[in-house]
Amino acid sequence: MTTVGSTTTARTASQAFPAGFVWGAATAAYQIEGAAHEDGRGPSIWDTFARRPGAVAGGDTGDVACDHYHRWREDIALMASLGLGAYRFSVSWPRVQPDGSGPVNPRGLDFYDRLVDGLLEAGITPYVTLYHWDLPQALEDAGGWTVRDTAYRFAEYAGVVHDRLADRADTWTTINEPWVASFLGYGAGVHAPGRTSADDAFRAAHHLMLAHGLAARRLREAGAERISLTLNLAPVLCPADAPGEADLAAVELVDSLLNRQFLDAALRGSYPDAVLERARRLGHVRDGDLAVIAQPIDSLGINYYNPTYVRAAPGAPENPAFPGSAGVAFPSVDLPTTAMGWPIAPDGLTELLLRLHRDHPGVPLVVTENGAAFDDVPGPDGRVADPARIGYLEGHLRAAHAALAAGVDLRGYLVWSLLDNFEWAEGYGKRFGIVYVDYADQRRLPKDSARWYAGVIARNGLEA
Ligand code: LGS
Repeated sequence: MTTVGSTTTARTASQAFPAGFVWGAATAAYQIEGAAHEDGRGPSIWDTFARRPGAVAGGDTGDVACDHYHRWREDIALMASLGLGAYRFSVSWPRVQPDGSGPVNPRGLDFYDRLVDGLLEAGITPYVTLYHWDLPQALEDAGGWTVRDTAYRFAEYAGVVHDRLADRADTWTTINEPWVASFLGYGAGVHAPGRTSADDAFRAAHHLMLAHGLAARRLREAGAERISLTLNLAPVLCPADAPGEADLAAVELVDSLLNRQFLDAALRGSYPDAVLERARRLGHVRDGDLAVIAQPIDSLGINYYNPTYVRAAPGAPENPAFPGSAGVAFPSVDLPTTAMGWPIAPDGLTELLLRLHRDHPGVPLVVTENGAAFDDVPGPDGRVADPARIGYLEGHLRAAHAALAAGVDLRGYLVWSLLDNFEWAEGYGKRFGIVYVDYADQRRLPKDSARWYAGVIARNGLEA
């Protein structure tokens, strides 16, 4: 029998994370840097797309964003005050190579050099992401991710950045969320470059994965020991009480496109049938590509927000984010939601981590993004009370902990995001930060969730 006292002890102990667990926060270049026309930066597809009428809520652009390009010192001080062990940021390709190939812009590289030095001085480990969606416009004009050449250009650029920073930064992520970049950018057209062709979405997805493989190989040859890829992954669930065959087929299709297209390619060197069928018709996947894509990686980055729910619904129109999904519905479920309207389902994170551990044993995992938007409003005293975000983060950390307790090799957790920022097609209206940004004067106000997260980091775990 367990006594009350020992139960308390057990619960306290059970909320601790492993020694050395990495706690951090993440951002991306276009979402926070601003300074879009400074120091020789070239235009990216997001500069172009944001100017397309109706593409971004409120006509917002990343021209100024959080002005992090000028305020990076203050932002690092903020990270240090929270006790962050790691900071995941992305490098803007058009800052480093304004045309996406050819001459390197030294002032662009200098910025990341200063940033990395500043992080190290503050005792924060830099996690460098090489591509978070800001493709140089010149490359898009030459076909963008639908053409193979872009993958080779990316590997060159990756080598340039690595050569400059590798003496101080050792944790490298090639690509962030190839599914979003390809299927929302080239298929559904709701992200840059705003194209709407299913074939192009598949081409883009493959070339993004080829870019990952080529860059991983290039970095490995240069001595990199911590190479990663970040995928947006989600359990695909059917909310029906008794799913039928057609429901299960819907689950399999969406799981193939969203998860296995990228997981199987990177970790097994294969594509699921739904992708192979398309590849046979389009002919864009060449012999040997999958071997390049399946370079050994040292960890897998997981961005988790919520499960994807599907069911068979004869007559449902195709969802352009999931080509071939005619007859599949994406129902909403009866769960609380964030300001994005996304369901809050922390169990999905445990399920996802257990699946990855089971299907791809031996690959260390890092949650490279998890977080939520809520309609935060500063009080008269400048305090931003965001209990819903604390609830979201706490629920997901408990879910991560449950996976750890079941033996999953999870090495770290990075909250999305450090700062409120440019939330792509949603503009500045959706606030994901643990730090509030007042865009009128660029003041940073740590929300209650930031103080709460600092406590989690300090005790390496949750309160029982
Ligand atoms: O700000 C982005 C966050 C917010 O929510 C970040 O830049 C991305 O890396 C990441 O995609 N983020 C995010 N993702 C939630 C899932 C979006 C997928 C929509 C699926 C439609 C079917």
